[in-house]
Amino acid sequence: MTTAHTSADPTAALIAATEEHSAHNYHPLPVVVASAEGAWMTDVAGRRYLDLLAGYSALNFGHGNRRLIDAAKAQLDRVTLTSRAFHHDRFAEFCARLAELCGMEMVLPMNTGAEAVETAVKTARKWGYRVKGVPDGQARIVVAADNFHGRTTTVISFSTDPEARADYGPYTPGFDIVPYGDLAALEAAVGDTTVAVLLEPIQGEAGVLVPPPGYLAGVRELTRARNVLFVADEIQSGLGRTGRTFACEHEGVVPDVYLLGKALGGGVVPVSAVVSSAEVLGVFRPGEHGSTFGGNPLACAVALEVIAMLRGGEIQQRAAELGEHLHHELNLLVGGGAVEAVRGRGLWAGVDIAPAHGTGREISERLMERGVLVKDTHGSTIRIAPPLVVSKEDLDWGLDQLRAVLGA
Ligand code: IF1
Repeated sequence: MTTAHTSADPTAALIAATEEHSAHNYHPLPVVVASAEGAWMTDVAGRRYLDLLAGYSALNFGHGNRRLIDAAKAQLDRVTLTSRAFHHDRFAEFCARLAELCGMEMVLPMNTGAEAVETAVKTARKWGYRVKGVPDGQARIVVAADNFHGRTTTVISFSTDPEARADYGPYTPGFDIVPYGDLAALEAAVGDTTVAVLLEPIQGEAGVLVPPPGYLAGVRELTRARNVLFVADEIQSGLGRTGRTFACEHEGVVPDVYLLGKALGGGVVPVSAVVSSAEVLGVFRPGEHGSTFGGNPLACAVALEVIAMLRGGEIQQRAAELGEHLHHELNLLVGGGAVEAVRGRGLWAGVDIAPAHGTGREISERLMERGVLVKDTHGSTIRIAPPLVVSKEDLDWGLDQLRAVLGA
């Protein structure tokens, strides 16, 4: 970082205080955000930045979205938390509307994505014992290498990323890991005690990896034939990001279980959910699972507004159209020396930078100096995922900055 901060600029002091008092489990770019609107963030010194990360897709509807903020404010003045010990008057509508959006029957609300994944693991195991008839304690779940499903102890037990996993053992057993995109390997891994296949329809952390055509459809066919639940982690890929409500739709696939999070809370509150059939989610009895905050009135009010916006389909259409433009522009850079590959779908791209042009982190820092915020992954990749409400002009301006940084 070469930006000179003046003495009136609190950036350096705030970063130093963060270093001193916060655990060092992140290495943020040296920008301190003070406010944001739409696709733009403003830092403590008044500098503006185009947000091309969108809170890891939690901010699909943009910062300070009027409808979401209004829904939250109205609910703040009524009731924010009841716990599930009592009913509240937004809960039934939330469950019904979310199930309807998903073409499913039942909803189990949680808060963070990792909790939804944990809940799916418990759901699949219980379904395996109660419905499928797997002998007690023997249920297995097949997952993909290079997955990212969250940070809890069980979830990192089936991660293949040493950074996410090292020093956290002993690990939860019961998972079989196969290469992503390899149907034959998946088929070989599914046995009599397999209760679920858990996958991201597009792998985010792996670098926005789109599986080969026919893969998700093949997973659907295989899991149906073998009486195994297909659990799609759409926590990052879902709710408009790829140009459809769900990334699975690109292959005409409907899984048995959707996992949702991030954008479901509109970037306002954490809201996640497991959405499935009555057969699958019907396995739970009172006391067998829960959460203090899951399905709280504030969460339901915001999520209901998110669902209402998705019902119209305009935001998906926008992501599809702008995404086509984004990928067209990015693909023009491939082969020019600076960009080795571009992957993704809709307003979501992984861009592999040629090592000679700098690491992903260095590119991210140079973009920051030009007023664009992105996040690197795996050394040489940068991820682009703007709020779906970004204007074409702003997106084009962001692409200009990327071309400038890459000397393209
Ligand atoms: C971090 C990535 C994004 C997810 C999928 C579940 C979760 C996530 C498909 C858990 C979370 C995050 C969390 C964030 C980094 C991040 C991420 F780089 F790791 F891949 F978004 F790009 N399933 N994704 O992507 O959701 O519990 O966090 O609510 O720093 O951990 P959570």
